[in-house]
This record gives sequence, C-alpha cells and structure tokens, in this order.
Amino acid sequence: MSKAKIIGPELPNIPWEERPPECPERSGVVWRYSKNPIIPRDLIPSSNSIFNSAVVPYRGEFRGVFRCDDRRRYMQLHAGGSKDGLAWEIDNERIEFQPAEGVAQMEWGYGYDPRVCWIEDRYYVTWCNSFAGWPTIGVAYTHDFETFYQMENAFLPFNRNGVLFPRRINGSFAMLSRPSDRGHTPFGDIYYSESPDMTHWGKHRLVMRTVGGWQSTKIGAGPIPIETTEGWLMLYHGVLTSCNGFVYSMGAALLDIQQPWKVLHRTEPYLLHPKEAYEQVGDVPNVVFPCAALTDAATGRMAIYYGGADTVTCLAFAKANELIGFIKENSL
Ligand code: BMA
Repeated sequence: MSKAKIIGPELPNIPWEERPPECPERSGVVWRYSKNPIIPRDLIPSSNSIFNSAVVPYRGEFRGVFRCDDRRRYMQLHAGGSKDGLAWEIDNERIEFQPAEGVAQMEWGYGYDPRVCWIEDRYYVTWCNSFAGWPTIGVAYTHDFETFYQMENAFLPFNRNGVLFPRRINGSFAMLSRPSDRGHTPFGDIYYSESPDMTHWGKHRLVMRTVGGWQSTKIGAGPIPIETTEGWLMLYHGVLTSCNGFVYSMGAALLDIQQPWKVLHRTEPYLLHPKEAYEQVGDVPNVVFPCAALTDAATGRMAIYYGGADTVTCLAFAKANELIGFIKENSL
C-alpha cells in the first residue's frame, strides 16, 4: 500500500461514500456514487443537459461553474452552489462575464467544459471559449461566484481542456491544454505552458501523447492537478475511436512536482469507463468526462465530478494512497 499523501487543505465535509463490498479494491480503485447522477439534465428550466462541470470548496460550502447546454442546444456556463456538494442550486441564467481591468468586452459565443481553480487570492475559471467562432481557452476570475471578470483568452484557436495548476510553478502560473482543430478533433496530446501574469503564455512543453487502447485517439487533462507527496496527480480523459464513434474514459498520471511536463507514471488500464446506463446513454453515448475533484488531505479522500454521456453530472470516489499505488503498479 502506498503511503502517498495529498498536500492541501483538510476538507472533512466533501461528499463521501465507502467503496461498495462488490467492488474489489484492485479493480475498484475508483467507485461510483450509489445515487448517480447527482444533477439531472433538467435541474433548471433553461437546460437541455448539465454535465462536464467544475466545483470547488467555498467558505464551508461548495460553489461551481456548470456546463448547461440550453434548449436551443447552445453551450453555456452557469454558476451554482451547494451546502454538501451533492444537492446543487444552479442559476437559470448563464454567467454574464464583465471585462477584467484593461480588457475589452468580448462577445459571447459559447462556453463549455469549465474548470475552476483557487490560486492565491481568487478563483480562476478556464473553459473552451468561442474566439471569433473557434474554440480556445477562455480565462476569467471571481471572488464570490456572482461577478466574473473575463481576462484575455490564453491561446489562439484551436485549443481545448485548459487546466490550471493550483499554485505557481517555479514562480509562474501554469496550465495544461490540448491543441485541437475546429471539429470533433481526431487527435490530441497534453501540453504545458507557463505565464507570469495569467495573460501571456509561453515556455510550452509536451507532457504526454496518446498511446494504445482507451487513450489512443486523444487525451485531455481533467480536474485541477492534485499535489501529492508522489507528484502532481493528474486525472485525464482518454478517447478511443470505436466503429460506433468516440468512447471517453478516465485515467491518471503522476507528474514531476518541479517540472510537471515530466511524466513519472501513467495508467495503462482505464480507471473509469462508460458502463452504467447514465454513461452509455444520453445526448452523446459512452462518455465519462471528469472536470473537478474535491480532496481532503487528512484522509486522502477524493470526490471526482464527471459528466455522463454529455447529459448529466455524476460523482465517483477514490482514496489518494490507493489510487497512487494503482497508478505506479499499472503504469505504462
Ligand atoms: C468533447 C467536448 C466534451 C464532450 C466530448 C464528448 O469534444 O465537447 O464536452 O464531453 O467531446 O462529446
């Protein structure tokens, strides 16, 4: 058993459920919440679907930014809150971003797959943002989940899955991303970039490429990387192209703490794969897509939020030491 520990705050109130007895430890290093999905597609009147969403701890409670595709099937971002991380109240109206100081008002096109990251003094939001109609990484910040200030886009099109690190690395902000194309990109590797000011991004490095099986078509970072005694724990999605279309699964890697573009270990088998009805059937079948994880450093508990079949929001659990032991023992 690995003695790996999470480095971070103690959060005893995150959602938690013990591993069910029918789920053996070796194959069940990640297990689903028994009451999935936690957010139905029509929780708010305006939504067609609520999935691929990001949550964070907030003043003893939880807040989040949710991907709510509306009933016109336009992709929108909505703010929400919860006392227990399970029952959520989500605003019926989408977030109206205000321009951050010195930034011109940007026209809203679409937004999807948000991530939320506390760094130093505020919550940063990154998402796949329409930049003159094409996808790239949008960046904003908020202090209260009521007013959101939009900054410059991090990159030129085409890019997706922008995921910030929760602290500066060697003095700079750091972000993972996945350069892409204008469609349902049939390729994609994970890259690392740094910025002194959250506006100018450079010093790009390749982190990892696709490999065989469930992660053979494209890969993209999921939740904010989790700092541990064994490296940055990065949960990510991997895509396989079947004769019936893309299949999205979840795996994990450990990245070097000082130089996160160096991969220390990476799972060969997937950790979570579309298996339940709410993952296999929906607007896009066969998708598990993680975008957030709440962690408790004292117990190593992890609550992983993921989208099911591009339709609903689900929860899965893991213990950091078991997960890290599994990654090391089942590494490529
Ligand atoms: C990706 C994104 C995700 C989605 C996935 C599967 O390109 O659009 O939001 O979950 O496709 O449709």
